[in-house]
Amino acid sequence: MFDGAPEFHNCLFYSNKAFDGGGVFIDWHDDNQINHAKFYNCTLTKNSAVHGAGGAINYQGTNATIKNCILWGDTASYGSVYAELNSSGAYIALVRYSDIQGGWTASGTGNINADPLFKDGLNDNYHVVNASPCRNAGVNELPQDVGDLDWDGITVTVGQVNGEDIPKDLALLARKVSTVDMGAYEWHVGDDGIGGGGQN
Ligand SMILES: [Ca+2]
Ligand SMILES: [Ca+2]
Repeated sequence: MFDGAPEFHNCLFYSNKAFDGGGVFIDWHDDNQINHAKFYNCTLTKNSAVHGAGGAINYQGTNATIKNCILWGDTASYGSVYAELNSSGAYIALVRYSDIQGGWTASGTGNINADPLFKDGLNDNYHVVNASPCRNAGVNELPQDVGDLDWDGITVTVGQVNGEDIPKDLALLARKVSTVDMGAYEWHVGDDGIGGGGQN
């Protein structure tokens, strides 16, 4: 994308290929860097930068905010250090409470570098299992669903029955089960096919 500041919520980017920025390539926005692309509870995996860097996300000429996301198993022709996030300029990825393969030490807190334990990644099922290190490892700071970001027709309205606090997950299930999970899907009892042991 060129010259924009989109917000992605509960999005799954997988098995995409591009020259640079296999999952998403972001190029330029405003010079003050205040408004920039934001990724909340997104999962990016198996994307490939086939002739460059940033297998998951490549951000050029702009900052990027990444919160409660999983960036795992992406590749770049420039090598593993460029496989997930890359920028060639003096731009910042503000990464918080996310699982980044290879680790992320440049900024932010709450980040991990651990196999997210997808339920069935080989068959593109990117729910996480009970034992996933991403479960309850996000942060419950998410925008209210004023704009119906999950497209279920329900928004947060004061006094509304069943009004939503925050958007549901990609499967249109409750997002905040205990602490918010990293990734596009919140873990729910029964997701592992074993009843989940009643934990949440
Ligand atoms: Ca949770
Ligand atoms: Ca909604």
